[in-house]
Amino acid sequence: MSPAWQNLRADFPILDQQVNGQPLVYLDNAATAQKPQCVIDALTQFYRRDNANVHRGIHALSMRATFAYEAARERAARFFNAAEPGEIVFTSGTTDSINLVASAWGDANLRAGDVILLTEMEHHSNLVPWQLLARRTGAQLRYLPVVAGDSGLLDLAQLDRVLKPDVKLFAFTHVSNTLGVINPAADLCAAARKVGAVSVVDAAQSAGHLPLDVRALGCDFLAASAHKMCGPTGIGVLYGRRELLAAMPPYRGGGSMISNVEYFESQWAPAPQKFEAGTPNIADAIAFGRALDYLDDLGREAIARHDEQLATLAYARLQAEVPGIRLLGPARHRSGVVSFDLKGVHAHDVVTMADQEGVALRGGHHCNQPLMRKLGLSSTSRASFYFYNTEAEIDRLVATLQKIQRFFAG
Ligand code: 7TS
Repeated sequence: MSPAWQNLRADFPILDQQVNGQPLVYLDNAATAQKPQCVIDALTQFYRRDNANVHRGIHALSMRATFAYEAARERAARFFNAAEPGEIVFTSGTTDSINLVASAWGDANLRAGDVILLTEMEHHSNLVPWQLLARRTGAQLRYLPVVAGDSGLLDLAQLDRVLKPDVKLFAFTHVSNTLGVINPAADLCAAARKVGAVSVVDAAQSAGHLPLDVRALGCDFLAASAHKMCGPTGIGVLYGRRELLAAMPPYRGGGSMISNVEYFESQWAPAPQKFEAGTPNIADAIAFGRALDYLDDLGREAIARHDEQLATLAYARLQAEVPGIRLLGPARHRSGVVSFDLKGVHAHDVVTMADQEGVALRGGHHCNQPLMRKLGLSSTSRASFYFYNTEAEIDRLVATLQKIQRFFAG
């Protein structure tokens, strides 16, 4: 790790602490990333100086808040390379964004006999909303398989078999939160377009980690969460192509999403306001904009390279130095997520004992129950890296897992 990356740790006050008497090693970034001081400052400054509701007041604070909130939307549009800010809807996160598409687009466009195509590696957030939609409309679910074994790759040889003209929507994750695999999102979106299906990219694990450009991807919708991108919890985005958002009915009703209201009927404001009923999450949206500045200052290519270097090194060292470990996902060309099964030790014991050493991992099914069953596992342990992690932290991870193994062997 170059000194420049090492210096970044000073931007994250939370990293500088002891947990159970040891310096914290935070390797749970796939669950949520830590926040740099500039994002924390953006939040406190808003509440100390600018707090007011948006899109309604004419007083100075309200205009300041409205300006900053809409500037955050413009910032997100630039970050994702949307054609215009109106293609960015603020939501509470990836889960909310996917539910928005399932309800507003899905209810209006799907009927019995239509097919929703998913992959076998989806997070519950990109599975259950489609199951609910299928139940409401009579549409059916179909799955693009993951190849047998532990590489975690999608079985692309099956794509033509499953992606037929009866598929009206294809939703898939860009990066798996369990396997660390990076899916060929642009190819999958192009394949969907060829059969006339709408594409939905779950970018929860990719948006803060890889260069991401919705126009280069060619996706129709894309969902992301700020909290996995150095931003606050409770805020995220749905990118939607302008024509699709314009044609969709609202998701929720309330203030701010209307142009005119009568006692018996109403007309909607244009997108994105149509999808933002009620007082939005103003402070978190503004701080999210600051997080996007921070990520772009680092450079997303550089972040991706750094994540991959750490994850590849961790994978190779765990394979070589922790006997009996079963590693999931590809050995290379991967994101920063490294999941594993330590033979004879339950993931919850791994995570509990790692915590005693100050190492924060996640153990469980990672909201991937069907994939776990397919892999013949009930849970895995997971180390997930971000740009502020170091090679020295991989030393701590390896030593900790060796210690856990010795404990359970002895
Ligand atoms: N999709 C993927 C691929 C995810 O990894 C997650 C969260 C979500 C959707 C949902 O995001 P949310 O912000 O709306 O909750 N994944 C994880 C995880 O792996 N550990 O904790 C949360």
